[in-house]
Parts: sequence; structure tokens; C-alpha cells
Amino acid sequence: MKPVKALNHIGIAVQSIDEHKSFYESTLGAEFEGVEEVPDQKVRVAFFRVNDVRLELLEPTDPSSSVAKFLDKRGEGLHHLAFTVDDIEARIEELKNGGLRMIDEVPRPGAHQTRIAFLHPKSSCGVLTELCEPKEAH
Ligand code: CMX
Repeated sequence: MKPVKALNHIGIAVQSIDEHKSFYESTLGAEFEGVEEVPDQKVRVAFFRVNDVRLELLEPTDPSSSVAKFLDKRGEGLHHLAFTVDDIEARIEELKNGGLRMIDEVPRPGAHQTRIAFLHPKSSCGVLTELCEPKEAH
């Protein structure tokens, strides 16, 4: 596959953004960038920035959300790594042609008007991995 461009963000599943916001903002001193709802994924997300690294807290908005399921099974913690790509459709095809298992074979809408697609963790060393195409890249 054409190389990914950057680590876009690290996703962390939480029961409540409000409960954990002060840890990232006040204790660690990360820059709070805002909260956004991603209806397609049934989550509310909060972004924090530490230099070039962005952290995304994910809070489920519905019990059927995959994040709610994750919290039930595993509790709060690291959920996924997201990598910036361009031409996400081409990257999905390359991964599929390489025999990797995609959760999303068609891009879905993500936060900040990105388009996203997940690889199954069984195809990526047990780490849920997201391809993320920023709006300006297409
Ligand atoms: N990281 C690593 N492994 C994970 C995982 C995660 N976040 N979530 C589930 N798994 C593992 C499970 O432990 C399980 O492994 P075992 O079979 O060894 O027990 C395996 O994946 C299948 O899990 P499951 O519970 O049977 O399947 P689920 O129905 O929970 O689905 C997954 C898992 C990854 C397919 C589903 O969560 C999914 O489609 N995720 C992509 C969408 C998503 O996570 N959206 C939220 C973020 C949105 C955003 O950033 O905007």
C-alpha cells in the first residue's frame, strides 16, 4: 500500500467525556480542541492536542454503538489508532487486494468532515486501525 501520511489520532474509549476532560486538559495540559457528535458511529468525540499528536476520547451515544460494546466487554481504554491517508478508496482496495480484512469497504463519515474506514483488528496485530482522509485531501 502507498505509505500512510501521519498518525492522525489515538482513540480512547470512555464512559463520559465530561468525567475525563480535566485529566487531559488540566492534569496533562493537552490543548482541548472541542467536542463533536459523529452520528454514523453513534459516538460523541472530544479532541485534545499535544504538539503533533491528537487524542480522541470516544463516548457512546447509544447502547448499540460499537464503542458501547467495547466498554461493556473491556472497560475504558485504548480503542484504535487512526492514520492519515489520501485517496481512501484506493487504499481500501490495496489493503483488500493484500488479503487484509476491512470492516468498511466503503468510506464512512468521520469527525471534522473526514472520511474513514476501519481495518479489522484481526488483520492489524490486534489493534483496531482506522484510515482517515481529511476533507482537504480530496
Ligand atoms: N481493539 C482491538 N480489538 C478489538 C476491538 C478494539 N477496539 N474491539 C473488538 N476487538 C476484538 C475483540 O476483542 C474480539 O476479539 P476475540 O475474538 O479475540 O475476542 C474481536 O475483535 C471481535 O470482537 P467482537 O466483540 O466479537 O466484535 P464486535 O461486534 O465488538 O466488533 C469491531 C468489533 C472492531 C468489528 C467493531 O467494534 C467495529 O466495527 N469497529 C469499527 C467502528 C468503530 O470502532 N467506531 C468507533 C470509532 C468511531 C470514530 O473514531 O469516529
